[in-house]
Amino acid sequence: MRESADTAGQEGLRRQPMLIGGEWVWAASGETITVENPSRRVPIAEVPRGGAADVDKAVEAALAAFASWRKLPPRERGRLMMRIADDMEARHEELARAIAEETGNALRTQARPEVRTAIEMFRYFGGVASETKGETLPLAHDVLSYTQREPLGVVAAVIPWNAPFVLASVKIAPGLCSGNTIVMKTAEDAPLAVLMLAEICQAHLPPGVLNMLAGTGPECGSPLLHHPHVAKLSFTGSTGVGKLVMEAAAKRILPVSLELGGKSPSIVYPDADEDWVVEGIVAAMRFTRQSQSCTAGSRLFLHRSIYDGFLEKLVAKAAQLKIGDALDEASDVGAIINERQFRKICGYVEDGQRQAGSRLVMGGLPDTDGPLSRGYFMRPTAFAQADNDWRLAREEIFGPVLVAIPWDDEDEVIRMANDSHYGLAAYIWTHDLGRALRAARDVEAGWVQINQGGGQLPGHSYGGYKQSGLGREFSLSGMLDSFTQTKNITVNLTR
Ligand code: TXE
Repeated sequence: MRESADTAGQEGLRRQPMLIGGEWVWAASGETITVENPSRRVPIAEVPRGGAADVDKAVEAALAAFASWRKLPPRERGRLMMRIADDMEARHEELARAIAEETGNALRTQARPEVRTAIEMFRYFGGVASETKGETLPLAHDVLSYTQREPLGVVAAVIPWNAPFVLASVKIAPGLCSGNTIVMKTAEDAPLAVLMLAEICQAHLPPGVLNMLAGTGPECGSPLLHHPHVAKLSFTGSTGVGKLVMEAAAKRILPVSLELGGKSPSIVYPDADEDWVVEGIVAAMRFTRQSQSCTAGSRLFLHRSIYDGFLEKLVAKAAQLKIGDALDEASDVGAIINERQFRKICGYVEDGQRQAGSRLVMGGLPDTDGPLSRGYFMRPTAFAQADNDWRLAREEIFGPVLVAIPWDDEDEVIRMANDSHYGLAAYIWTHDLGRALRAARDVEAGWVQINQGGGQLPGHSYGGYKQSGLGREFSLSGMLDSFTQTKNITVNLTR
């Protein structure tokens, strides 16, 4: 990291401070967190272990900055987002390498596309900044009634490690464009690229408009969410922590946005027994992100008439994915984020192997020696003849473990797809337009893809049904709902 980091830190580790009120600082406690490269299981950097005292400073800085930031014309804020995007573009490769190194997400298939999407996010929101407008309400001839959109104040944002760069961007760009200031807490496993993003933003923003903290959830995230001067909570992460965020919001009746977990269905109809669908399923399962994605299509509902043949093709396709060091250009698939997640996923694989009637058709437990034992690497794994009631089909594994469930009847498959407390994404595969649109209508998910398995793009309305979340992101309407409040003003024109 340029000016802000000390590259000659202790034991050769990079030392990366955090951003509070325009200053690069260490935690008041002096404590640090060591960041690891999961592809090699080696420490790569130290960041501050921020706590309540640091949160106080950051929120106060954001509150002070809010007074003038909110007065800036929206198009001016939008212009700053465009400049930030240009600087991100100029440092594209450096950012992608930082993401790959700390997250274990492969440089070519994941990290570079993630930076591209984040750049597009800043441009998209920069372009729609002036759309934060209200409406006039035709109440009576002698009355003028209108609404205006106002910013909320200081946004407390907490993000996870699985796609940290894009998930930070999808809060920073719309949050700032609509006139709020932000205190964001990075994820302890992947703070580096997001701190670099903060450095890029800082070059264009007044001090305190964006503050970027590093620290753990309980020590830094929790005091941030409970701080009396924050006006909005915006969280992406696990459903468990999402419930804590909602409790914090309830205590002060704060608006809250939650992007949480998923257990998304991928439904294949008999007419879709084709190679491009196999490719689409592999993409939807996010195998090249080690399936550490809330939109992973991890419950594959295959029509019984095509079940065996389709699964064979899927296994052959997934076997072509090259697993290895995230920084290696040849790698399609990188490493699991940390040892805790790695062990958790192994536990699910063991559970699947013990499950009566289960059939492991690819992957399985990781290698204990050889090159793939040097990092937290796992092969794409799938269990056939699965049942929607299995633990593997009900819980979010957040790892490359797919369950393939046979189905016979359209009503039955929709019922199974909806039999989950999650409702984030759904993928539908068929040439039959009526069937596809019926399924899209009936499936309980906030984000439905027909005949494609790609990820979210700027402009999508993205968010969950049920316990997958509250609110929408990635779009103008999401920005208005999540980051503004509406005031209605009515004038009597006869006085
Ligand atoms: O997530 P956490 P973890 C799911 C996925 C994964 C599981 C665990 O199933 O296996 O969560 O991952 C901060 N107050 N997803 O433990 O704990 C934390 O520091 C305030 C789905 O990493 O939810 C981090 O910054 N903040 C998901 C962020 O919350 C707290 C992405 C996410 O961490 C906190 C990630 C607290 N008490 C995991 N505790 C998705 N939907 O994309 C933790 N945090």
